[in-house]
Amino acid sequence: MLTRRKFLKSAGGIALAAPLGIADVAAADETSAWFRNPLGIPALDEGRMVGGERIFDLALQYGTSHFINNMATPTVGINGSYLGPVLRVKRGEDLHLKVTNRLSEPSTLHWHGLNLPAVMDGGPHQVIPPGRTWAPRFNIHQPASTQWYHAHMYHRTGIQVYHGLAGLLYIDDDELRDLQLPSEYGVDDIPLVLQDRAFNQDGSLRYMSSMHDRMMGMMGPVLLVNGTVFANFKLQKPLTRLRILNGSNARIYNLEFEDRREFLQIATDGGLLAQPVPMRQLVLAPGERGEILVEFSPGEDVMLRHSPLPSRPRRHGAGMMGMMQNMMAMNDAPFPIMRFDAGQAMVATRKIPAQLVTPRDWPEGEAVRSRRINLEMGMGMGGGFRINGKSMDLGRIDFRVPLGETEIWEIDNDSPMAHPFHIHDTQFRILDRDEKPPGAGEQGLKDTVLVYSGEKVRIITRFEHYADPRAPYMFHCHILEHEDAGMMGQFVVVGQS
Ligand SMILES: [Cu+2]
Repeated sequence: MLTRRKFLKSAGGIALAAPLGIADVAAADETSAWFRNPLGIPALDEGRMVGGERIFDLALQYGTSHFINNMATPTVGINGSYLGPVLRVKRGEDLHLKVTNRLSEPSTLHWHGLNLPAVMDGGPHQVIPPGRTWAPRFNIHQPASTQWYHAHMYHRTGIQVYHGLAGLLYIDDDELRDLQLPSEYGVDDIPLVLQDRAFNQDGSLRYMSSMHDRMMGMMGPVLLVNGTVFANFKLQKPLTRLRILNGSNARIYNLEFEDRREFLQIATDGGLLAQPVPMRQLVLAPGERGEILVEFSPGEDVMLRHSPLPSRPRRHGAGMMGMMQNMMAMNDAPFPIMRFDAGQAMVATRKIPAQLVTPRDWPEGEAVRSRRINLEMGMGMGGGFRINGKSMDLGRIDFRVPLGETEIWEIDNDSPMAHPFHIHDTQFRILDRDEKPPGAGEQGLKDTVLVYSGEKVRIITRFEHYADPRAPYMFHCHILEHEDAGMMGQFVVVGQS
């Protein structure tokens, strides 16, 4: 009951005292010097096969976490006290997920990135009341990829995910296996769930205590990687694959190694790229995933860090808009994320294939219509977070999308900050950003795309498996506080007559 009370307290948005700063956290963490905490690796859950279905038993539950030494933090998790297991499934399989809500408030579990019937999606219409079990079943027919799941409760997504309701879901397939990429879980195939958090002096998570938190979304000074502060991973193989999820509520990362070494991006949200893309920096917005291969030599000790985002030309320069942009730029300081420690005894590197897969694509000429999505942030009275002038309404359907027709969605960000735009049920390709082709690392399947302030991004996709005129899918900003405040809309996929 204590746990429940604390969860509510932080939900109230009452700022009691100054938050814990990063130096306070380091001081409290005296038994482990900075970046000496072994990286937590989530449990791997392969479910159980019954009658041809792969069954998972998942429980949303309260717990207590010890992120910072000698401090108990009330959290929520899935089959644990914070975050959930990595669910591992194979393309072609039928899944049956039994999700029990052991919390004292309603929640949902959304399968982010998956192509599935709308009633199985786990969005705000599939509410699981306290004490009840929700058991969606669907087939996995998309390629190998790193997907994830998280709470998607109307107006409560931000606070529920912030306290721990999220986890990864891996899809395997034969094509991936044949490429022989590093794939030993926790050994050379490592999940990294990046989340920033703010803490109160009593160790509880601090949520939404300022106007800044409401406008920019919830950010914090303390970086958790798989729930570990000051994380350190001891490398066991010279070539390591990192599956990185930006699981933060609002923070955008521009990831680089402190020695600015080159690494290879091999996958986007929806799966493998056509070929590995060499790079030194990888931008991941909330909701996005990126898989990279990185090589280390024996004895190396390298920090992964955030580097300020490359500056971009801005449409709005003056007044309130300009002030907000300057505030954001000032907030974007570099900071360390986690350390990689290469032992002396690493053996034999493996060959990296020059070609990976052929990601699904749709020729622009196939598109039968174009839809406009305008992302808007009003200032002051009468303002708010909207799409096409409207705030989210569970009773309103914004688009009716015909099954099997190729569509272009044109996303226009007419606000002073960047927003990661996410569409449920589908993977898409980015056609262009301000009429220029996307970078090589974005030329693969995506379900979330960062749209910078003043930018116009066009994406192309086709909804081709499930029609249901009554059950909507969501599209929204993946800054969870923006989504909760109304920057979300709904569409249904309808059968062709
Ligand atoms: Cu947003």
